[in-house]
Amino acid sequence: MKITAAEVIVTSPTRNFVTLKITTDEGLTGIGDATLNGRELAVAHYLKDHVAQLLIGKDPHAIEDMWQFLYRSSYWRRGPVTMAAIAAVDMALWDIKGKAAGMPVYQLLGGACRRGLSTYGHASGRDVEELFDSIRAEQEHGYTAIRVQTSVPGIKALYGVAAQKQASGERYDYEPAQRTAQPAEEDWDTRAYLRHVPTVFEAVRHEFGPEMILLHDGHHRMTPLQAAQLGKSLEPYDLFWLEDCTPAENQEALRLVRQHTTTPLAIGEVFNTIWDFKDLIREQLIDYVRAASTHFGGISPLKKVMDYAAMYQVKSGFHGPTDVSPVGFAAQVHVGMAIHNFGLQEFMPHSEKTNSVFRQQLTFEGGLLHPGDAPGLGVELDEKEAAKYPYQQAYLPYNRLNDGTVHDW
Ligand code: CS2
Ligand code: MG
Repeated sequence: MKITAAEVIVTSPTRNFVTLKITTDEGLTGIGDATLNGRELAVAHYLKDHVAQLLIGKDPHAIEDMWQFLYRSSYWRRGPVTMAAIAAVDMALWDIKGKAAGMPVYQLLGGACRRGLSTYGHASGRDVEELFDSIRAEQEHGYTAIRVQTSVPGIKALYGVAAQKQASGERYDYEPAQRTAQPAEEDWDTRAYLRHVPTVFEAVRHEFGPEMILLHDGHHRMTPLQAAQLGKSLEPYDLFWLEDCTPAENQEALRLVRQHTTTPLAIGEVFNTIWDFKDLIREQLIDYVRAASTHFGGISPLKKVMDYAAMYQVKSGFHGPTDVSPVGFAAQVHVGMAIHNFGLQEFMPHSEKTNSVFRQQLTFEGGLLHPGDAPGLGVELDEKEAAKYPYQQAYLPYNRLNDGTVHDW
């Protein structure tokens, strides 16, 4: 079998998504996700201008060799643009291999280790009442594990918290990149945040009891000592994990946080390679790997980092926001099925429009997510539907302190 075409499809049903479609001389096609929220066209051009022609004539079955070729031959390694482009090729080739074998990708990765993946949903509120409603709505949707984000008195606009109450039945697409020419500006005050968050978790535990699995995302906004303080003050509320408590590039920060708190730590949604996790896993400074298949070079390296993590009892907590396309999401669900050290999968359902462009086999029943048993990844791209939604410029928001200083994401 030989690759005969590689096309890049950009579509924006509610968000921008970049998809690579690889076609073979035997008529089999495969798709991969290359979406980088807010920087989508950089990856589309990397693929179109630098990678597509390298694929033509190559054997689609040689996935590992293709990955190593794209990674090593470019000289310029790592980085989100490069790794999202490599991820798309890797996923598309796994999709083709699955279709050629007549098997879902998780079977090729070793087969199912479980009936389906436990997931967590997102709840938020501008006050405790609104938060409780949001938690109840998530429970009604079948979630038993819930990430809790809340407004903080004194902070006007906060990432991850819906700015208005959702109409009943309507689900908030958390953290959309606004489709505007400039990023939205939000504000931030770490002291106010550190004072407020423990009071919210106390209220949630009081209302919902000890069993509910609770998580919280710090979005890289604390210093190591502040993160240690937060971890410590949240210990009585038994979090499943505290996510991205400090900026990811200062990895030594986690050593300090770890010395002071037993709150489990999850990190790595902005990491690109296994090397970003190497020391954190070996030194057992984290408990959950937050990588997403799309930003981590695809299925092949995600499986590798998890096999390495298994030696240290570190588990998966793959990043599953709606800015990972249904293709990238399916890719990591297949990995989650096949690894022994699965932890918990973030699951934010895509919008109806997105689902009309990407036809999926995914099911979420009885609290468990399953990628389906269609050969390959189990996602088909409807190109006619995709063409209805052209790219729109979009930016993630950012935040400034009271005095105007730009703060950590
Ligand atoms: C978030 C993401 O899901 C999460 O944990 O941190 O929503 C993140 O902000 C976006 O994926 C950024 O693109
Ligand atoms: Mg996060």
